Amino acid sequence: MASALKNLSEYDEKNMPSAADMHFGIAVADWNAHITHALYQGCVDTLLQHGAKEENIHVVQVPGSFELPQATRLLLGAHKLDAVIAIGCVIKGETSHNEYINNSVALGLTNLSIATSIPCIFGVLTPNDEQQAIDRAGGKYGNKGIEAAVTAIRMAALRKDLQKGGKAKIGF
Ligand code: RBF
Repeated sequence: MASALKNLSEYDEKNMPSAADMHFGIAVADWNAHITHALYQGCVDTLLQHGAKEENIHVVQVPGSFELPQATRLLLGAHKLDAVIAIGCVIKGETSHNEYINNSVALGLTNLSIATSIPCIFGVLTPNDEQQAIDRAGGKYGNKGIEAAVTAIRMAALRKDLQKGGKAKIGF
């Protein structure tokens, strides 16, 4: 199993871009709050650790993960942001609700990223059971909120870098 091989929250801190001048949005779903709030903590701690200023991090809470793409869209409309991180946890149950929610959130965030060119990071756990979620929200497989923050900083830096000389404007 891939996650048994390495703790993905361990990354090369020295090769990270600075987040000092970056602005972030974070949307957090309250379903499975004991998990999502732990992911949020890992995420925000990591942004701050890499230089982001507290006043440049805009946080909203939404009822469930299905609402994350809209909250991301609203954050992008309300603030000038370098990246948005959407945090949720959809635990598989007896019915297929998880597939509808997960696919919808993934597609929504992908569309927003492409339409705006601003990275919209998928920080949603999609576990089969609660233990798998606990393992990835500060447990034995690290905290995926940390990874979401690292991804946001790296993608925001990439965008800033390429836009300096970038000429392509694709329809938006
Ligand atoms: N939202 C989550 O973030 N995680 C879940 O595990 C979750 N399970 C749900 C299960 C069912 C059967 C339903 C109807 C909703 C669930 N939601 C969950 C809430 C969903 O993301 C959304 O908030 C509501 O469907 C309202 O749009």
